[in-house]
Amino acid sequence: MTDDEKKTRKAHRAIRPALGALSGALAGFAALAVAEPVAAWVRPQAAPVLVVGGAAIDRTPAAVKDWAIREFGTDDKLVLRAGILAVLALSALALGILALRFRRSAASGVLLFGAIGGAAAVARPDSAGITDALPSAVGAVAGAAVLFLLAGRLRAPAAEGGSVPGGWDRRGFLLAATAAAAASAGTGALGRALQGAGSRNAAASRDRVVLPPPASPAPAVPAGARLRIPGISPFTTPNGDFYRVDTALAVPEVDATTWRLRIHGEGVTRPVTLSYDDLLRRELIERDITLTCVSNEVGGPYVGNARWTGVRLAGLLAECGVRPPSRGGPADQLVARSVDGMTIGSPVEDLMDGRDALLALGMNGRPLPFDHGFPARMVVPGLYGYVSACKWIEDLELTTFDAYDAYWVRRDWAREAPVKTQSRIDTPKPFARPKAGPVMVAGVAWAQHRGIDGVEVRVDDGPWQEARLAAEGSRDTWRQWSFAWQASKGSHTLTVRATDGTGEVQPERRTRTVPDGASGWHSVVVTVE
Ligand SMILES: Nc1nc2c(c(=O)[nH]1)N[C@H]1C(S)=C(S)[C@@H](COP(=O)(O)O)O[C@H]1N2
Ligand SMILES: [Mo]
Repeated sequence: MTDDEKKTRKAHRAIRPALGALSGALAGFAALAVAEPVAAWVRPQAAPVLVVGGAAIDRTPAAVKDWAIREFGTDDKLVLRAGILAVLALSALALGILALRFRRSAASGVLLFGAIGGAAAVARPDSAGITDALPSAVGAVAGAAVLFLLAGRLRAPAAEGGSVPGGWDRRGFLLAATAAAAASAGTGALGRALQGAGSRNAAASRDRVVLPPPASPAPAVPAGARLRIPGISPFTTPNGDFYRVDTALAVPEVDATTWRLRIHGEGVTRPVTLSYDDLLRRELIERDITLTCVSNEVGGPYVGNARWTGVRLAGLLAECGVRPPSRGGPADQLVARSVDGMTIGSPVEDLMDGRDALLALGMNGRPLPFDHGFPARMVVPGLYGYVSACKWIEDLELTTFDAYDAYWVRRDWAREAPVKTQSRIDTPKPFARPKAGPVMVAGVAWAQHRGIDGVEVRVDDGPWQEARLAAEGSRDTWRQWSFAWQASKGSHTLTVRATDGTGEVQPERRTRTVPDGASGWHSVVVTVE
C-alpha cells in the first residue's frame, strides 16, 4: 500500500461515522417524506409526527400538561413537535452509525419506529382503523430501504475498474445519497400539496358561509360596559386575540359541505343527523358569553369574551325528545364528540335550565375560525370549556355520568365544573414602575351565569375598597372594573377580589387548577417611583 492509499484510508475511517450518521438522517427524512403522500391519501391526521404527538398528549399527566401550558402557553404544541422531531433525528443518526456494522439490524430499527408510529396511529381516539397505520408503515419501509442501500455503498468494494482506494464506493454513495434526498424532497412536497387540497376545500366552504341575521340578536352592550383605560382587557375579545386551548396538534380543517352532526342516545326518541345548512336554516340567537379554561391560573390569560351566534341547544335537544333529569329524562350527561376524537361531557340539566347554551356557528360576526371550532362548537355560560365547549363537534350523545367518563375526566379532572368567581388586575402589570400620584388600577372579573356584583381592591394590608364597576353586559359576561389609586412611593402589593351575583365573595384560599379550577385572589406587585 502506498503512503497515499494509507492516507486516504485513514481519512475515510475518520469520516465513516459522519457518513453513517448522514445515511441515518437521509433514511429518517425519506421515512417522514414518504409518509406524507400516504397520509394525504389515507388521512392527513394519520401522519407519523401527528399521531405520536397526539399519543404523547393523551398520556401526559394533568400536572405535566399544566406545567407545559404554564411554561409554553399556546406554543406547547410547537415545543412538542420540535421535541418529537429531535428524538427522531437523534435516533436516525444513531441508527445510521449502527448501520456501518449492522446493516440489517439498523434497517430493522427503522421498521421498529414505523411499527410504533403505526400502533400510535391505530390507537388514536379519532382513528379510522388499521389503515391509519399505513403512513408510518410505508414511510418506515422507505426509510429502512434507504438506510440499507446507503450503508451498503459505504462498505461496497470499489466497482470493477474503479480506482477507489480504501474499499468504499465514494461515487456510488454520493449518487445514492443525492438520489435519496431528491426523491424524498419531491415525495414530501407532493404529499404536502395533496394535503393542501383538503385544506383548500375546507377554507372555501368557510369562505362561502353567510351567517343569516339572528332571530334574537344580542342585547346591545351598554356604553358604560367598555371602559377606556389603557391596558384593560377589551369587553369583546377579537377573534385573533382569543385564547386557544385544545389537544389538536394540527387544527382540524373541516369541510362544512360534507360535515354532519348526529344527535342520539338514551332518551332520544327522534335521533337526527343535521348538515351545516340545516343549522343555518334554524332560528339563530346571538349572545355575548365569556369562556374560561379550567387550566387558567389565578390572574392567567385563558379567558375571553365573544359574541357567539348559534342554535339554542335546549330547543334542539327537546325536538329530539330529550327531557332533563328533573323532568324524568334518563340521561344526565351530554357527551359531545369532535372530529379529532375529543369527548366533552356536560350536565343535561344545565343545558336545558333556560341559560343560553349554544351550538355556536359564529364568533364576533364571522363563521367560527378554524382554531375555534369551525363548523360548529358548543358554548355554555357558566361551565369551564373542558366540560362544555367542544370544538369541531360532530356527534352529540345522551348518556349518564355513571356510564361514561369523557376525555378530561379520565385524566383526573372533575366530572362537573361550574366556573369559579375570578377577578384579574390587567393594569398596572406586575413589576410596573408607575409614577407617584394617581394610578389607574383596572381589570376584569367573571362568574358566568351568576354575574359580578362587586369588586374590591386592597393596597398592601390596607382595608378593602370598592372598585368602580363598569356596566354589566350580562350575567354571562365578564365585567370591567377600575380603581383610582393615589400611589405613594415605594413597593406596593395590589390585590383584587370580586363578589358574584349570589353575594358570595371570591375566596382567598389558593387552589391548584386540577381538578376543578383555580381559586384565590390575584395580586400584583409594583414599584412606585
Ligand atoms: N375538540 C376539542 N374541543 C375543545 C378542546 C379540545 O381539546 N378539543 N378543549 C376545550 C377546552 S379545555 C377549552 S378551555 C375550550 C377552549 O376554546 P377556545 O380554544 O376556542 O378558546 O375548548 C374546549 N373544546
Ligand atoms: Mo380548558
